[in-house]
Amino acid sequence: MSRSVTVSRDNEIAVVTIDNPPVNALSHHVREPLYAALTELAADDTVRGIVLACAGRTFVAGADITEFGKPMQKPDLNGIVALLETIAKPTAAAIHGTALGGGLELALGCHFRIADRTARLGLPEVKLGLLPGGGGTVRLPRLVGPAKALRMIVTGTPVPAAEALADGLVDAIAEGDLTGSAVAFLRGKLAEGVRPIPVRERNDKLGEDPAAFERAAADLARKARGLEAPLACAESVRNAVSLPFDQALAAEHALFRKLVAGDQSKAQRHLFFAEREAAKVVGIGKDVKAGDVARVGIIGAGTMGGGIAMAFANAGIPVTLLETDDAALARGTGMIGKNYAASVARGSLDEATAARRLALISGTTDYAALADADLIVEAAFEDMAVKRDIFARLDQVAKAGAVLATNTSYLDVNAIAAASARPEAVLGMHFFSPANVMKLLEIVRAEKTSPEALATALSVAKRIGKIPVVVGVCHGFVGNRMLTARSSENEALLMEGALPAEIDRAFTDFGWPMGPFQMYDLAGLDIGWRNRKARGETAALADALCEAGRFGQKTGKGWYAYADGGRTPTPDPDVEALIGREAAARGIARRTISAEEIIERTHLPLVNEGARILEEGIAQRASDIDIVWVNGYGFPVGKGGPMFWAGLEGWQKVRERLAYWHERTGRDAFRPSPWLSGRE
Ligand code: T1G
Repeated sequence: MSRSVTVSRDNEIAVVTIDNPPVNALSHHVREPLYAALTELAADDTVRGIVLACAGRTFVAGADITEFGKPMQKPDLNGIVALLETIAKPTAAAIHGTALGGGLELALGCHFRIADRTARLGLPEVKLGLLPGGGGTVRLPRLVGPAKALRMIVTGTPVPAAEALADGLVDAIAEGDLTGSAVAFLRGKLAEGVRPIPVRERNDKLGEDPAAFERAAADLARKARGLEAPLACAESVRNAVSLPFDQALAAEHALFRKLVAGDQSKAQRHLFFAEREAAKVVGIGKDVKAGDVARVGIIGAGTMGGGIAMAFANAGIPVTLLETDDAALARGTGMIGKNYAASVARGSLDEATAARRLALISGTTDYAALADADLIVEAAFEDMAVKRDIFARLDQVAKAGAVLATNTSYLDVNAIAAASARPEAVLGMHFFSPANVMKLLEIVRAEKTSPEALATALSVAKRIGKIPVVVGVCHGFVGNRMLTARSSENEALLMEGALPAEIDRAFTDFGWPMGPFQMYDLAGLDIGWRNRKARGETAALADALCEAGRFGQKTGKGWYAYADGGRTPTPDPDVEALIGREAAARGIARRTISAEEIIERTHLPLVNEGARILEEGIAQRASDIDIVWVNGYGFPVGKGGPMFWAGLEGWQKVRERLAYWHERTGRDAFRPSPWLSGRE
């Protein structure tokens, strides 16, 4: 027997245990001995039942994603599941932790599934640009019905054990020892003397509610936004209903082979590992101990401060929220209360949880109340003098060892740290609005930030469900600096002939949730206008709209018109006329601009700025930049982030097209970064 698979006996019941830390992925060195063990046990007449269990913290969490893209070594998962279904003796999977993907498919090859109360079961392959390729799309509908199976497979969201029991996915919840419960369960089945039915033969739920299935399938088709996997999932579940089992299974394998070889899945698998890689920071080894964060102080109860307070309270961490006066504090806490009430009204949060979270946030106007905070996040007005004053005051207040973070979205964190007597404790924690929702958290490592402070920020970021990316100090860090580059051609494209709706359409066809002009109208044009004025910059068209009071949705007009104060953008002839006038005044003959040119002139500067950021060491790795853009700005996951997408396009092509546009426009945004020259 191998180290990864062992067999023990509880009298007539054999227990097969998989042990492949950290998540019992079904790597080849697990599959091979597992297949051998099951073959042997199937033929052993002294064995009357088989339990499949896992050591460590979880049942099998899936196929080994690192094996994709390489020749699949036999036995493969499907071979193991097929073997399981030939075993007449009752078999049961004993599930704890998360049975995901190939792990759940392995469990579906068993007659029964016994779960620990805290277990979760799911098929998240769609998040990797795949569909369940181990029979999940054909077996799961047989246990939970097609509509529920479709929802589980297309969302990739696991269900808790209790729900799985109610749905028929799990046969029993273990009370006490999980493996013992599974052994007892099989003994009970043996005593009944009934032939156990393999999942493949259970068809009673397949005809369930076809209308609900079609509604769900139509709904996801609308939301797929160019992603192939969700549509393939629906097709495969539909096959499970309409085709004989083996034909549906063969169709699933064909769809899987197509997806796993496609760019979208390569992009999404890249993001899976990139997200985990981002949390590994040069200089922060496992020896660097993160400080415990039992209480957080937040300075500023505005939109960001309030959202950040909620992010910590949602993770069960008590928050002291400080404002300059009672009125501002009341506004801030009032907004937080409204946000929780809205979640309860929407049904996404129950009353008790909302009340519990709200109770974790206490307001104050007295700095002394921050004295027991292990982490203090400053979310005050975006002004250097204001921030430096706050950090100077914190010297008198913050306890020794407290981490002092600023939420600035682009100011120099070194300059802010210089106002503190403990610069080693200072770093940036750049949340993205709404801070209680957006996953991305840029952690800005200043020159003097200590490894311990950084480790503490990384650790608490994960605790509050954020995806942390460590970045260096520069104007706008990684995300906002690159956003400026991506927007740098907007006015030129408009002057030369493109319309806002055409640019936005090119973006949504590329896979973005919305285009830049819709985004500006949503966020408010006045923000950019104020920033440009502060920096002495102009943007003829955007400034003209602001001077006309067209700030976007909030004023009913911006780049688009919004009828009756609604949110639906309608192209506005007045904007088209403004663009025409400004272009004529500059002697620009407008022309039709293709979507391809729009994407090149917006996305190549984005990639080029990412290359400069890597060249300057502001980001640790190209994949970190992808994680920033996918989680902070909605870059299409099917493209893997700006740097992965550039690789898909071809670095040679990227260099050539940047040089072309640099030659044609002379603008610096296209001057190819030397970092690109080493790319193949
Ligand atoms: N394959 C390979 N490595 C994996 C892995 C996997 N399936 N899952 C996790 N890891 C690594 C991960 O990279 C990290 O490595 C370490 O394990 C801990 O992970 C045929 C085709 C289970 C919820 O999509 O969702 O089955 O950084 O940091 O936060 O139909 O891991 O330490 O070097 O995430 O406690 C389907 C993916 C695969 C589940 C645990 N399964 N994993 O979260 O730990 S495709 C999945 C997760 C498939 C079949 C299809 C999470 C977790 P390192 P971690 P965690």
